Amino acid sequence: MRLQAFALGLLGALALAAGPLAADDHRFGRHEALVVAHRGASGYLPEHTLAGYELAIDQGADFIEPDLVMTKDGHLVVRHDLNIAATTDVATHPEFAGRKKTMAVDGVAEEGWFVTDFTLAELRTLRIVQRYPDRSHVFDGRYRIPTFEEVLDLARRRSHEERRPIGVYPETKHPTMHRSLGLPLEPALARALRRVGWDRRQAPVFLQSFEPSSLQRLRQLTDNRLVQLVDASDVAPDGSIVFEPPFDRPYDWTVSSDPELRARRFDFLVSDDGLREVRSYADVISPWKRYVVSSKAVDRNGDGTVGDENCDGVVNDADRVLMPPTDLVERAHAHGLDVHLWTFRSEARFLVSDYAGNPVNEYLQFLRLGVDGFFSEFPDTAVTARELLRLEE
Ligand SMILES: [Ca+2]
Repeated sequence: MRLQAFALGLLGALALAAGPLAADDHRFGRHEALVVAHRGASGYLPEHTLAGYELAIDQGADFIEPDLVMTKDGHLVVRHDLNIAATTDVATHPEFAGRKKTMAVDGVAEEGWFVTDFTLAELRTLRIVQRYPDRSHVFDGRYRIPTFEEVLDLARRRSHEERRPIGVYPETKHPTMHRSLGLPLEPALARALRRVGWDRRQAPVFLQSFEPSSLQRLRQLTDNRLVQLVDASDVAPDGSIVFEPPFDRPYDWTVSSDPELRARRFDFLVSDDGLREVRSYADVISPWKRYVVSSKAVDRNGDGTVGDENCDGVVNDADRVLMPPTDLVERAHAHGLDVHLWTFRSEARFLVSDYAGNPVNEYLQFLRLGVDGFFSEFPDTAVTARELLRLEE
């Protein structure tokens, strides 16, 4: 990778003569790993709000990360889920009581209110609330659902003000399902980027999806850098990755007419054959971090059982221990793919015991393994860890 980085550096120097960025510089001139603000600075402010994106930029994030869904009148808006029950005050709006329903999302029945049943004007009357009970609810009810156009305008304005590229890292959410509802995401996304001249490869943009067919569509529509996400359902007590539906494979494979695709799981994408295939349409592979460093459950407290090892009454990552890293980062780099990992959160319940409750230790481990970017909900901590790595080199 160092030789490759050197070669890319030379290419970059040559490209600088012709334009501001090297065609293959996925770090946009940065030496260090990119900090992608996952749903904004969502550890501090409710996810997917303009205020949360602004705070992430204030904290030094390189990219803000909007998840894209579509209204019934064809506008791209920013929400993690089609179901807005958990992140808005829709339940308190009597005028929308009749919209509550049960809908299958990627084959799984959910009850709630769904973005695709609302016009943009209707959605704009809602206010956003915090999803997690243990994060601040002080800001509930203050912010509206942003449109993707607003996010693009924010990134462009702040890039100008900060005199550094502030990029966008949008994800197509449930692209096959949107298509089946007559609301295809990819053409609207390409159109929105084209409107601001950000459909070019040199623009500070990564487009991400779990569904390979969505990325392959985008490859035809834009020159932007593309990111293949790799999910799983869980990690087993022995540290192996678990693939339970619906998180066993991308939904477009689940409903594919091709039996070979229907038989694959997400882990195909991190095999050498899979990485080669991903490289044919994408620039970055973005797996769940457990594909690079997993964790296992052990009897740390010696009480003869495996479970709540720190005796705080709950069983979570803090009770587990790290396993040795896999070779995925090296193999992805050998295939010409950058590696962006998710998701990094600072709360103790998300930190494996080896990190001693300090999220900086987790970032430093992955930085030393050579990852090229992080999805962080606490961009200030990610930026600090990146600075500490620079000091230790
Ligand atoms: Ca515990």
